[in-house]
Amino acid sequence: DAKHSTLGVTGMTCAACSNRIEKVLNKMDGVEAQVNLTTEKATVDYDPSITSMDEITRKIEKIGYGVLNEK
Ligand code: 9UX
Repeated sequence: DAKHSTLGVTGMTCAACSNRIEKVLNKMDGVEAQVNLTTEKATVDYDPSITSMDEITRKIEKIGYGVLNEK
């Protein structure tokens, strides 16, 4: 079943940052994400049997941003 999660994302300073994260996340299998620069949050719908929240978090960190309040 799909799960929904909201993450805090740190380190974004312009709209290209949020667009970049959104694009990278949406390329992951089973993941649909919106990233909001102003609120510094990402809303993520994902299928945990395909891609885990851990992988999503690591992907964001790998491209240079931070993740907070994962739930
Ligand atoms: Mo904007 Mo984000 O120039 O890494 S793309 S700061």
